Amino acid sequence: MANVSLESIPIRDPFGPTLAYTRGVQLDTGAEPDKLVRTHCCFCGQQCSMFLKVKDNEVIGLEPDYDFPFNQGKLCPKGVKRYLQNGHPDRLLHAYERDASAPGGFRAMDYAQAIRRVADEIERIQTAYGRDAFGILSGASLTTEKTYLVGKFAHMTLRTTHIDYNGRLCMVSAAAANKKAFGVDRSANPWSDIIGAQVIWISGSNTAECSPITTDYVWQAREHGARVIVVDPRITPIARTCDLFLPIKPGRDAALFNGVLHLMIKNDWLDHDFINHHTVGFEAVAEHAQPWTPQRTAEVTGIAEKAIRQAAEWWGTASTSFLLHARGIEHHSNGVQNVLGAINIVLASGRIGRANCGYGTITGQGNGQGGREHGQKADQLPGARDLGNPEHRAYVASVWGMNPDELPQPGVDAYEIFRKIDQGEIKGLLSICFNPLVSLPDNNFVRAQLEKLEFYVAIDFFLNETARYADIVLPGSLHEEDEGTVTSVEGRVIKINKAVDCPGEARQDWRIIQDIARALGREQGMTFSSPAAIFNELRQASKGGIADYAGITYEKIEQQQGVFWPCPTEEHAGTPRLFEAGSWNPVAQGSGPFYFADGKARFNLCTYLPPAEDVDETYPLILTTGRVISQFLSGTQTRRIGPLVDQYPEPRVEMHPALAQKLGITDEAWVTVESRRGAMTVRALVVNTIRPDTVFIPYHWADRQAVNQLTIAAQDPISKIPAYKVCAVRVRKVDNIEQ
Ligand SMILES: Nc1nc2c(c(=O)[nH]1)N[C@H]1C(S)=C(S)[C@@H](COP(=O)(O)OP(=O)(O)OC[C@H]3O[C@@H](n4cnc5c(=O)[nH]c(N)nc54)[C@H](O)[C@@H]3O)O[C@H]1N2
Ligand SMILES: Nc1nc2c(c(=O)[nH]1)N[C@H]1C(S)=C(S)[C@@H](COP(=O)(O)OP(=O)(O)OC[C@H]3O[C@@H](n4cnc5c(=O)[nH]c(N)nc54)[C@H](O)[C@@H]3O)O[C@H]1N2
Ligand code: SF4
Ligand SMILES: [Mo]
Repeated sequence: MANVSLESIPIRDPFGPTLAYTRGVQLDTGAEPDKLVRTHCCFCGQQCSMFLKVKDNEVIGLEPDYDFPFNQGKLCPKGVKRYLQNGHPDRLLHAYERDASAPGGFRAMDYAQAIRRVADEIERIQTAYGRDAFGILSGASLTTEKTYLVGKFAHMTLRTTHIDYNGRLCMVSAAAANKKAFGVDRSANPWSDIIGAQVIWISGSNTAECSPITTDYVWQAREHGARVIVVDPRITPIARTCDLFLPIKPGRDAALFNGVLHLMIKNDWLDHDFINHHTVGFEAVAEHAQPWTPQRTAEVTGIAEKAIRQAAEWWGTASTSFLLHARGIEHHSNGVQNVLGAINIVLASGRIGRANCGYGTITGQGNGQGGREHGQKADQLPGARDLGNPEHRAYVASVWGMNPDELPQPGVDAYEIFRKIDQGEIKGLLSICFNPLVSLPDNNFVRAQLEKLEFYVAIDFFLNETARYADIVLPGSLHEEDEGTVTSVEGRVIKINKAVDCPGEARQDWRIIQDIARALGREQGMTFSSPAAIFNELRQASKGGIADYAGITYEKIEQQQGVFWPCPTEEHAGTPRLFEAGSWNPVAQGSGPFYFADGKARFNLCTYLPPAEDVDETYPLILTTGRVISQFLSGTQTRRIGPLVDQYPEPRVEMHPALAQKLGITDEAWVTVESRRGAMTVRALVVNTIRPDTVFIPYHWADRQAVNQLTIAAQDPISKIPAYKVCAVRVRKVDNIEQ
């Protein structure tokens, strides 16, 4: 049983002596490599292609890949430094067991014994408390093969209902809204369609820092004369080069989209032909937009009426356009409504499903797309099938060789899994590729639950902050130590290639999962000998589903530089652009381009609701959270790469000079930011690029530097995404800092 108090954890204390940042051991020395391995980046959903330089079974550097169509040689600072994880002194080389007397609280142990202990604990907990008492948390940085295997392990091997993944924190609002409107959850276009668009609308995306290569597409469009509209409470780097910036008050995007639709209707900037022939539900949405006059929209959003009118006119009168959004509109207690609002203005314009006319939600995690398709989501089976649907259950059970009645029913979201630990329903947990203690909101609650677990096993290549609470830690594989597929921001299925072997006792993640199944004596369906074998079964399991991979092979991926799903047969080339007139899809069967039986897209009401926690006299400021260019997610990887740490070594709170002056705060001064759930002390970053009623803190740090001590665990009722982008705080200057 884990029993760690916060005091016992070594932390980077802003008041105390700074711990040495662990630096990468090698630099690109210019040594002649033994081989170059073509692969993709281990970090974000852009999935840039690159060559890893390998010498003596170590990655010693990298070379750009100018031939891959998406990034054409371009990389961002994280991709360039990723190779410094290989051979890192913190790399887990053994299995570990909690031992309070050992230095660091863990003792290396024999891998086989560790697997035995994990299997015994799973067996014990499931026998004593029922199958659902053991839960699994997985991740979308894993290859699609691994996510498929983990889903199968939960649903078939453990037969537990409790599995969910870290994409629940990321893209589920977009996924839910896309399913409601289009019947399918994938960006609708290849990114090349951005270049020819006349107007580009970007809502809640810090494009230049978080999807850096997309910036290049937007800039190419600008060179062709495109107008760029950016909606964000901060003037982010992409906003500095846009034509119209709408400084929205966090949490108000549904209001803005309704206001824009109102003006489109009023001025008849509509594609009536498209609305009549290809959509359902316009009248109700039009009526709903009626009260959203420019004046009311301006009052709610904090954006000037003139700017709202200008944006609506540019969007309404464009002949080609592309709408992009990311977590800025999705991480909300009404995140699904915000995305539905965005889709409504796309559908009303009729500009989708043809060249240079598109829509996309920008994928976050490396395999954010593939990782949400094949069964590691609480309610899902492979091929984006539904765990609650009897036909879908029967099909997948037939591929797995099991009785469909034995498949569990849909489970709950990742945060709810922690609530169920609190309620005593879940007693044991396996996590792979997830660091919930840093990344979930109101993380003091998460910490308390980790302490309650009877047994917790974590699979990772570094000891992340959550894994410090584990009873057993199993050494998984780095990206470059395994092969498999991922699906990029465009919906392009691509191939990760293995460059080096796992060091020490570390194992490829899929082998570890299968080792546990074998030790449990439940190896049926868990005897794959390679990622290729897993992929071949996945093709079969996804066949006929919405995310149909049946016609994709590793060879075809190499030949075509990736294959866009759906791809139903080996003869089919894949589907780069969804919703083209006359295009095939597995649901409409030729009746129309959208993924419903009648082939039509759905307008959905986009209901504006204020954020779950709004400001008041006690907590008068809005806190919004997000990212910086050089750090990645919970930071377990990038906080270990020296050159990236140098770029942004610690969290700072961004605030406007007017606010800073009012509070007597100067740049770099230490300030305490406090919410109803917690407080943290960080240095101020006084910038005139943020709304004066809002402060921003990036979330890549742990313990007392974790902004998720402050955030609220409110969730969207449909998608269950946490509302990371709005909570209420107060800020004060710290006068006496004890050194
Ligand atoms: N450098 C870097 N790149 C990354 C990642 C990383 O950690 N670091 N993570 C990857 C992942 S998993 C993801 S999900 C993506 C995230 O990519 P983004 O969504 O682009 O990044 P965020 O910083 O979360 O938020 C985007 C913007 O939303 C704005 N915002 C806040 N509240 C609101 C609001 O109410 N409305 C609007 N319109 N905007 C708002 C913020 O000011 C911020 O500029 O990035 C991916 N790429
Ligand atoms: N306040 C606030 N919180 C947020 C957000 C925000 O904007 N604001 N954003 C949210 C979003 S969008 C996201 S995506 C989440 C991400 O949150 P997490 O998923 O918790 O963050 P990661 O850093 O990706 O943690 C993944 C862990 O997996 C490990 N890992 C990576 N690749 C592999 C692999 O191939 N195999 C194995 N075994 N392990 C691997 C890493 O070492 C790391 O320890 O955070 C969310 N949290
Ligand atoms: S982090 Fe994203 S943009 Fe940067 S190199 Fe990797 S895949 Fe490309
Ligand atoms: Mo994400």
